[in-house]
Amino acid sequence: MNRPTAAEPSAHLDQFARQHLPPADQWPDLVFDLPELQYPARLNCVAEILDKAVAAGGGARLALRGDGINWSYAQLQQQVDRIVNVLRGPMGLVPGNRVLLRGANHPVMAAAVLAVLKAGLIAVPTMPLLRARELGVIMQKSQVQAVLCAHALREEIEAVPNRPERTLWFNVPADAQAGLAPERSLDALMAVQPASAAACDTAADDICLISFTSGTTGVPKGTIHFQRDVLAICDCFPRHILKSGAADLFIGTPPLAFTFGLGGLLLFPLRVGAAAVLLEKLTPETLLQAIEKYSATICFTAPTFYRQMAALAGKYDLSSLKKSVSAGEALPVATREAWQQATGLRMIDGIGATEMLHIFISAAGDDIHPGATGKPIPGYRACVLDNQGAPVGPGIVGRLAVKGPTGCRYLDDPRQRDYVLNGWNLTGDAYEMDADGYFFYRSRTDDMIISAGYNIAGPEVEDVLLRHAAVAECGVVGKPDEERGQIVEAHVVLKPGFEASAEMAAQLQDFVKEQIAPYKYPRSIRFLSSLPRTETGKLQRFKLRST
Ligand code: 3UK
Repeated sequence: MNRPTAAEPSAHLDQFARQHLPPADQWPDLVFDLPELQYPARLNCVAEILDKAVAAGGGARLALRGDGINWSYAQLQQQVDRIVNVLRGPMGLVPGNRVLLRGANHPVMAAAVLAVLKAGLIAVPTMPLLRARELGVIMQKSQVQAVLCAHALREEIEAVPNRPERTLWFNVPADAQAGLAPERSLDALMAVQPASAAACDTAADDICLISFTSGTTGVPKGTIHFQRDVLAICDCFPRHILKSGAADLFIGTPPLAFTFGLGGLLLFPLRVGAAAVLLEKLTPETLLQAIEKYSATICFTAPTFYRQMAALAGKYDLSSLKKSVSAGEALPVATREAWQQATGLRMIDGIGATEMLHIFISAAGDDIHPGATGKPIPGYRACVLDNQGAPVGPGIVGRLAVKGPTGCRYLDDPRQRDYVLNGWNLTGDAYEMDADGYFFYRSRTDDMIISAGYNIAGPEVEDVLLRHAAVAECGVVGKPDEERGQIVEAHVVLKPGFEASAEMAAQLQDFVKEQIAPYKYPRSIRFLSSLPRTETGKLQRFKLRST
């Protein structure tokens, strides 16, 4: 199996990230058992997905769209190359240096990420909602030497003490340009740079990305990914499950700073000569509008978005949409059904993780089995392990374990030992397999509710509640209880027109008891006006537990 070797010379003059990889015996196994995963020893992922497309005559094809922007592959390449020249020239960066990126989804943000990879630097993308304190921790951990930040998001960067001197703003609005020194503006520096640049001759295992987990607790973990990993994710899920092609137009919500969005809204489209629409601050309603306006064919977002979009879909012409991908958290069957009813589309559910870079279990078309996430996708394998680390058979809930061409390598973090066991990546999810090899999500391993000796998975109860006509959204957690250890507590957001009341609570409790084993019913029900969620659409269960 592939462990770190020094066989192929690194292009990195700055070896910081490589020196902070986990020790070789804590790496997961890396498996490359498909013909398309046999990468050469040297490659630059942006040369592969962008430069080759232009060289092959595809320069005039549409690559990225945004508000008022339509870039062909050739135009995107020119933008990328101007930024590469800024990074190498006035910024004075050398391969292996870390560049923090901050911006909402926008073609210039996408070009900046691609430029960092093309120049052999290491991208450290950050979510738009992060605050100075969190940005400071990320800068410190990854020893960032430079920052490229959207002008609109500059405040939180400016509030970080000891931030790198080399900080440039992009998308500077006309009225702010006068007050900004030209050497601080990426836009101004790009304008005077040549529009072509050679890709850095990187080794396939040169580090190109440190993606921080959207972890809910503790210090964020930096997950390290290589140049070849970027290609590997393009050659697994999109190629074998999504089956996207050059005629597709991708759209969706996940930030480019979240690997779900980086893959789905930038890397996957470019790998096949397709295009993507990058828009900021989408809501369920404006995403539907945009699908209609741009005639998008493939949508990427989280289950909660699909649930809200299903209710509004009738107002829009969504006939262009051919495929929809849901990830980030479990897809309730009720949401799958509502979406299918509204659009006729069978949702492609897929579980991915920042540590694995992208999706590793999924299913599409006739392989879809409602309630199951799917099967390990080509390139990956998976099993369910018990607490001792031994594989369990069908029908038993245990710890999900996966391996494939990508895997967990935390930047200088003792938690590496918790994620990798005997070469398997442990995602922290409780899963069950059936006799046909389908994988069923139950809960996060540390979210399993234990009540009077019974194991109860919150998402199963949520799935039932979501079928009730009055329920818009819900989150089910364990609440400490003297007698039972924990009791099942449901936090419910009602649809407009329904009143929170003791009768409503009793009605919901009875509804659950009728559909699943009565011991799983929520003994406590609380009504809220909204649920706490992360920027990536994940329910923040710890917040529900602490209220
Ligand atoms: C949960 C799911 C059930 C699961 C991600 C696609 O979500 C992504 O990465 P994160 O590091 O979180 C990973 C955890 O999220 N999860 C994600 N998808 C599903 N649970 N069904 C699903 N379909 O707990 C997992 O361990 O934020 C998703 C692509 C790239 C990503 N980084």
